[in-house]
Formats: sequence, C-alpha cells, structure tokens
Amino acid sequence: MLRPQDSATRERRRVEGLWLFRLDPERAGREAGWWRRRLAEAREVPVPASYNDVFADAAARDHVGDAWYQTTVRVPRGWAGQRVVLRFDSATHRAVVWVDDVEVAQHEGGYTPFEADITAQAPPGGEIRVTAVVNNELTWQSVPPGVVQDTPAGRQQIYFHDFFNYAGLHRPVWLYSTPPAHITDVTVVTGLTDTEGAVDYQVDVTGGDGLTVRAVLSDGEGTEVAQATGTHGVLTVADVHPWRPGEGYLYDLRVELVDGVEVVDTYSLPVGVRTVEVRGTQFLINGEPFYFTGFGRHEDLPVRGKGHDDAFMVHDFALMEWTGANSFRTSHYPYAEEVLDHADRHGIVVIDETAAVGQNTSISGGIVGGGSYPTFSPETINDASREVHAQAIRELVARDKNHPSVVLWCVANEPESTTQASVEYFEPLFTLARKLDPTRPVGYVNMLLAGPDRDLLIPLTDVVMLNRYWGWYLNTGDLAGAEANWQAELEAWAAHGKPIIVTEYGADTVAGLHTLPAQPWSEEYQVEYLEMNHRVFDRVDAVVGEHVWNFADFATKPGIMRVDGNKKGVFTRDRRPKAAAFALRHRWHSAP
Ligand code: GCB
Repeated sequence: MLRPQDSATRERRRVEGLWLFRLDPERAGREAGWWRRRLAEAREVPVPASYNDVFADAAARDHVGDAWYQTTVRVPRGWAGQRVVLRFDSATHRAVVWVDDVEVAQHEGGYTPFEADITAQAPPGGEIRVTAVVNNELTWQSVPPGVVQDTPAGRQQIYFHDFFNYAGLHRPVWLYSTPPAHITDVTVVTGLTDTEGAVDYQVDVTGGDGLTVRAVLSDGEGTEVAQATGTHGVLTVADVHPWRPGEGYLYDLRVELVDGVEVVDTYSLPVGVRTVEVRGTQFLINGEPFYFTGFGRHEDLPVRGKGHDDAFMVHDFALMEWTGANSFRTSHYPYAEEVLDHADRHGIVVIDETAAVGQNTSISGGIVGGGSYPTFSPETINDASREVHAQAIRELVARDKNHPSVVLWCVANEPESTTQASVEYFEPLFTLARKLDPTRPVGYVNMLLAGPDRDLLIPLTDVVMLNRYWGWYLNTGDLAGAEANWQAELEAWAAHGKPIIVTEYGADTVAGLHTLPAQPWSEEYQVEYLEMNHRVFDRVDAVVGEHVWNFADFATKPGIMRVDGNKKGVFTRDRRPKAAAFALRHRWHSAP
C-alpha cells in the first residue's frame, strides 16, 4: 500500500480538524446504526490525537470499548473519472469505517494504515459523511494483549505493558485520488560495490494491461542518473552517493505508468542506497561496523497522547542530534510514517518494532510480578493471536520496507522466551519476517527474567537485543554490584557470537531532585548509572549499541512504582534536559 502523495496524476487532502465524537461504553451504536445519521449527543475531538487526555473527565481517559468519530468532507470536483480512496494512517486498536450508509473498511491493529476504495460512494463535488467506530479493547487475541475485566465500577482494561493505552485516530486521515489504472506498490532493494550502487525495483500495477512501466532515478540535485522500463529491473548508479548514518542522502525514484507518450500514473519514492549485514559480532551498514547510540522512545505527548505532531517530531530529532544519538527503536509499536521519512532524510538509523509488547504475564506494567495467567496457552496467547501477530508483521514490512533508515526488524518486546510454547509461537513469525524481507536482520528484545542460561529464542535471531536494569530494578542503588553482575551477564551473551544491542537501560529520575552522594531517583544517580553501564559496554566487544530507556518521560497507567508516569526520560515529558542529557552528549559526541 503506497502512501498518498500529490503528483501529476494524484491528489490528496487531509481530513483533519475537529470531528464529532461520542463514547459508547454500552456498545449501543453498532446496534442502533449510529453511522446512518449525524452523530447525536456528540462533542468535538481533534484529529489526529488520542482522545484520552483532551477532555477533563475520567470517562474519556479510562474509557474501555467503542468510540465513534464522524465528519463530513467534500470530494473535489476535479476528481471526476478518478479512483477515490479513504485512508486512515492508524486507528488504535481497531476500527470499522462507513461512508454514508455503506461499510467500507474494517481493520485490526492500532499502528498500521488501512484504506478503502470509495469511488462508488464518493461522487466528485459531493459531500460524504465519514464515520469510524474505534475500539480500544485489548484481549488475548490482540497485539498487544490484555484482559477486560467486569468490575462493580464498570469494565476495566488490564494490560501488561508499561505505557498508557492511548486510543483514537492518532495519525492523519486522507482522501486521495489515483487514476483508474494505477501503480499499487513499489519495492526497492539497494546494493553497493566500491563506487557503484544498484537499485533493484519491483512495481505492481492494477488495470494497466498494455501499458508500460518506466522507472527514472534522479540524484539529490534532480539530475537523472538511470532509467529502465518494465515492472522489474535494476538501475545502476555510477559514482553512487550512499545513504549513511548521519547523512540521509536520498535519490528520487519516479515510477511512471505510460501509454505511448501519455503518463497515466506517476509515483515518486525517495531511495537511499545502502546495505545492511550482520557478520560475526558486527552490525555492518555499507560494509562498515556501526555502533548504535540513541534511545528507546514513545509516541507520547501531553494532551495529544499518541497524536502525531510535526513540531514535536522536528524538536525530538533536534534533541536526539544534540545528544549525539544516531539511532532509535520504535518501542513498542510502529511509529507514524512521517517519523520514518524524517529519519530517512536525516540519516538516523531505526530499529522497527511491532506492537507485540507485554506478551509476558510475569511482568505487569514493566514490573516483574504479574503471573496470574500462563502467557502462551489455548486460553491465553494462542494460535489465533499468532495469526494477528503475523498480520501485524506483514503490515509493518509492507509499510516500511523501502525506508533506508530501517535496518532491523524487531518482532516483539520482552515476550516470555523460556518455554517450548514460546519457541512454537515465535519460530513461524521469524520465518515469516525473513521471507517477507530477506535483506534485513530480525530480532526480538529479551528481558531480564530470561538470562543467557534460560532464554530459548536467541537461536532464532540475527542479533541479541537486551533490556537490562542492573543498578535499577536489580542491585538498586548498588552500582558496584551492578557493574560486576552486568559484566558477567554480557560476557555470557557474547558467547553466542552475535552482535549485542542493549536496547534498554535506564533509571527513573525526578527532574530537579539532587543528592550527594548519588541516590536512586536523583539526576546524579541517573548520570552515574549511565556511566557504569558505559564502562561495561566498552569492555565487551560484542556490544554494538546502546539505547537508553527512555528519550523522554512518558505516561503510564497508575501504579505504586510510577509517579505521574515513567520517569526514565533523559528529557522530561515537555523535553527539558536532565543532567543525563549532558552526560550522553559528552559521550556520544566524543565516541570514536
Ligand atoms: C522494560 C520495558 C519498557 C518499560 C521499562 C521500565 O523493560 O520494555 O516498556 O517502560 O522496562 O521502565 O520498566
């Protein structure tokens, strides 16, 4: 599925602003057909944004169930004869969409796009009513999982991950046009030799019988460098300018569907020419060893929740660059496509993660000690869940396969990984990810209960990704003890002969809290904690990356271990630096 774009043959408009909105905890709207007329008893809600924090009532914040969105939009008159498509960049965690009285789409999964051809419902010049019911319930068969409990106070959502279950239309909604005969997909795989680049492209077309596909590659200055015809081909780039970490050099691949001299459809794709490879304990980009510095992050903002915001996106990248971060992980779900585009342009490297977080019932809200259910069983996470997970991987790869910034797929964060059941669950998912994309390594993030002597999933992976909190959850306040234990554990992991990326290490820190000597929760302790970790990383050759948890403080569900959310941010939630930000800046700018 290609992103909407304006081209000589395509137009798009954002369906944004204030939509009508109504919570439906009783699930009455589906019975009553609320899509058939103007949404009654509605208030206004901004799109894109999560709905939870924009109001002042607990009913919205803690809502479990259906929430209805509705707006009207006029189809441009100039789109006569074109195909009209309605696209949601995301609806968290699932949605059904109607145009006027007609159901046009259903989608499961909160962080990948879906769309519907609504040409039959969208007469050019006419106004259409768009209604979406967005449901936020997490169950054993959703990704991420959860349990909805009936309590005397109403239905409550239990979940096992450590960030707030924001819901709604977080990302842009689009109405766009394509010609009836059109390009439906483009896939590129790039290769590099000493001075030459190769762009292997594949174009999928609908309704283009008898038409020709032309692919034209231009450099960053707009000069054409290669051209080919046919739905599949290889474009060779002499004196190639590679995409590399720190330098997001992009070529432009213009794909055209042509009928003689007439261009029937045209689509442009930015292309970064780079390679990725795991060799021994090294992670190579363009054949050179790469060391990841950066963060695990969240899409998390005051008021907007997970709502995408260009101003914060640009600001967050500026802060990451200021610290010397060269990479981040899309913990714990696929981020807005705008974020990956920005990473492509800025040469920031991305570990791209599915929304499979919390598949481990011995942890709750990031804290060890849940454990009232088995994780994998016919009654809990089962074959049906795995099919939902597989679909999430398909949609992630389909969406993000062409981003040069994405160098590694992460199929899950901290799943249960010590039982035969976990191996049976994950083996087919790793196989699927590799089949969908043989060009990128695949991994999963391991958690502290599954040390090197217990974990069973590492044989399936290309890299070892570890979330470890020595000196925080373990050896709390005892950095000397933590240092010895951490070193011993890392050395045991290094014996696997794979590169190790420490995908999380961090300490909760209240901005403005100072102690001497350094004590947990103080800014001084966060700095000393990071320094301890860095000494250990520098002593273990197989460590090829360090991602601090977290870039910024973020919202969680309420809990006795969380004070107004998770405070492991190097920046506060409103992006003010803690002392750790300066310490990281010093290390990451002086690293070899
Ligand atoms: C983890 C989780 C992350 C939590 C973090 C914490 O291991 O992956 O989602 O927020 O620990 O702070 O406990």
